[in-house]
Amino acid sequence: MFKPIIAAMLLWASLFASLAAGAPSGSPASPSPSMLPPESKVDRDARMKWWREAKFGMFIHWGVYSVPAGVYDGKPIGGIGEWIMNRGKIPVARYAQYTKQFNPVKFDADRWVKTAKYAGMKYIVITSKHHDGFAMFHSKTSPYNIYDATPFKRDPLKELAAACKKQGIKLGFYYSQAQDWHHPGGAAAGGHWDKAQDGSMDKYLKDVAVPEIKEILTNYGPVAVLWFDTPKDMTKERAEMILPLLKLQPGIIWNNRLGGGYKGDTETPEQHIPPQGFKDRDWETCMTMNGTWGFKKDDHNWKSVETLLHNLIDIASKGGNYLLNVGPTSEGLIPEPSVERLGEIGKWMKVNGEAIYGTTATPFTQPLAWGRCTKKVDDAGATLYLHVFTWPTDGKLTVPGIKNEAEAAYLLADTEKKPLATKATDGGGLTIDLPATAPDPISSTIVLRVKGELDINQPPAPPPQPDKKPAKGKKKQKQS
Ligand code: FHN
Repeated sequence: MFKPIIAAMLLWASLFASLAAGAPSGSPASPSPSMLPPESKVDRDARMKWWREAKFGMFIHWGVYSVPAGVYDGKPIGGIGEWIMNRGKIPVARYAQYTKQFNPVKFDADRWVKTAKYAGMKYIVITSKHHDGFAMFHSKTSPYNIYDATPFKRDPLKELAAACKKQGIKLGFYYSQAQDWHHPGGAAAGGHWDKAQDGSMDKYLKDVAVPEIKEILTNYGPVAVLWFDTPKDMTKERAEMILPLLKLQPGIIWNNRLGGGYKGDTETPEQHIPPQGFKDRDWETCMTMNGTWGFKKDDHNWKSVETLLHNLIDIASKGGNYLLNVGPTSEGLIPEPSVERLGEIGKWMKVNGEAIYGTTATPFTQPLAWGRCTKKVDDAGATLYLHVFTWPTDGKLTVPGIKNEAEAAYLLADTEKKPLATKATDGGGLTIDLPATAPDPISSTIVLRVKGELDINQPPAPPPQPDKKPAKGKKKQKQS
């Protein structure tokens, strides 16, 4: 008599646990040594080194959803483009019809990589399979893939892997391990809407997710990142069906969305920047440039270059990485507004990249009135990069509380490094004399080199806050 109640409670508990696993805080154990080889801190730091220095990457959401591009049966479907199948409750067979129209002949892997590189991005993470269950690679596991099910007959991930290798940029794969709205047994947020989706999740994991992940980790050369997502219904046992596959790529970095309580290497705040970053955890904010990850033809809600650059700097100043999304079209093109913005970011990065790559978080515990700070510390002292968003009208930049002796100060945009005068102020801190106009209207960088270990007179840092998604509709990012 009590059995159904207990079963329901257990189901609820496991559902709650799996959903919570998507949240960065509170997830318990790291992988057990029996699943992955044990790793010392030194080895871990070596594995994470390139990623920590990279700071800026390109997220690519590309799939069959770029064909309907937000419109089903002549009606616009609300929400993010790659969710159209779920939001529109499109039957499995009907959605699969879009594959026949998916022929992205304008796809040029070299051009995509060039666009990312020009913007100053150091790595790419692309959807190898999103929640719609469609593999964007030539899978031998399921015929529901871009090679076998479309007129395209090419493997874009192979081409992208070759282009990344040629141009010296790291490549990672996103893989939706739990949600799969095509293959029977795959999870679906809100539940299945088509009988064709019903089945055993364990069987789906065994017959689809595990072999496909094995394929992407075997057939595409070095895979820098594996990006799991929405661990719906992922119990510890289910996560452990996937975990050993990571051994196929010993240097791989994986995120915190596998589920089953596994924390992975990185926290992944989405569409927001946690006010104080994360303590003792690597993290990466992923963000769209407009309002969708996958292409939607009617979404013109683009963020301005200023917003995007300020986000990048803000994230770096808090110790994180920025994974900025593009959603290519069904023709295989990165939308022009994205390319334009990436070009502008690239111009800024050419001048100011030194103040982003390889930096660590600000040493200041309080917000800086004029902008943000990143730093590089060495045995002899520290280099502070002062990112000035608001150029002081009185020509004096105040650096609060810093007690170290200033060795040099100059504009990063000034190739001659003409010294800027500095003056210690009473009670700690210093001022830097600036030219009347800012070299860059969005953010200008002052390099401040100081001697010795950083010594700043300031209140202690506030205790770290749990990462919280801002409430819907609150604090919208400025669009262009
Ligand atoms: O449901 C997905 C969404 O489509 C997109 O892929 C983002 C990117 O982080 N992740 C999920 C929502 O958290």
